Amino acid sequence: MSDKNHLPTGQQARPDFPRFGVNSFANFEAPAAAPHTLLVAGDVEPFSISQEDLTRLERIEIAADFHCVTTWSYCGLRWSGFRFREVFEQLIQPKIPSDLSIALFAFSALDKYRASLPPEDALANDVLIADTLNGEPLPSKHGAPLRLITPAHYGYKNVKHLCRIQLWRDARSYRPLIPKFMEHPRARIAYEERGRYFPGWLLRYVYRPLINSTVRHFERASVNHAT
Ligand SMILES: Nc1nc2c(c(=O)[nH]1)N[C@H]1C(S)=C(S)[C@@H](COP(=O)(O)O)O[C@H]1N2
Ligand SMILES: [Mo]
Repeated sequence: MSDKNHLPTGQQARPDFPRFGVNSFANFEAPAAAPHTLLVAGDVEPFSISQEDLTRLERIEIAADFHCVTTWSYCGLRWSGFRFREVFEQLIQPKIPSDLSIALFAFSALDKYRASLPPEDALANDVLIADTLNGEPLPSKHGAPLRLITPAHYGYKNVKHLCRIQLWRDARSYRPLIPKFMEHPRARIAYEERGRYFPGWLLRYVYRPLINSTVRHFERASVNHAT
């Protein structure tokens, strides 16, 4: 927290919350009746978590600002759903070997997007598997049916259309989707971990010019869906 707007270092507020991401995923639209189901896999026997399993957990709501690595922020969102830590402790741990030491969680989406987090980040108190945004069912635009919300991490860790969670003993089992320099293993906003190899402040200037064209690219893709 540093600059005059009380935004994290290098971030600038936008008046809207655009649909955004990696351009090649812009054309995806979540099927209207996509099941709220998660497949658990990786170094364990695969099994699924149903919507019924999830709804037995305590529902919580968090207020959070959203910070994209390209430097735009949108403030004051409310997400509700289930703590990932509860999902892990109540729905995953009972089904996996007790001596499995997990180095990395990989989160994958219906559009084939993916991102990873180490356990110390994924199991933090404010990490949610969300199914509502501002009191409404999550729209396709922002990640229906289920979305990972990690408020302390840049937008690219907040996987929309979440459908699979892989548990890996060895972090090297995970293959980054985006070029390696763009995917920091942790991507903590407070430390400006925008990417690997290059300092965060430098990447601000690389990414910022891409915002407008990306927003337009995603808008055009959405218009094509509506027609
Ligand atoms: N499934 C999926 N999740 C994704 C992305 C994506 O392209 N596909 N893009 C990521 C990036 S880079 C950002 S900034 C946010 C954008 O979220 P929004 O579209 O709700 O604004 O989603 C993240 N999660
Ligand atoms: Mo992003």
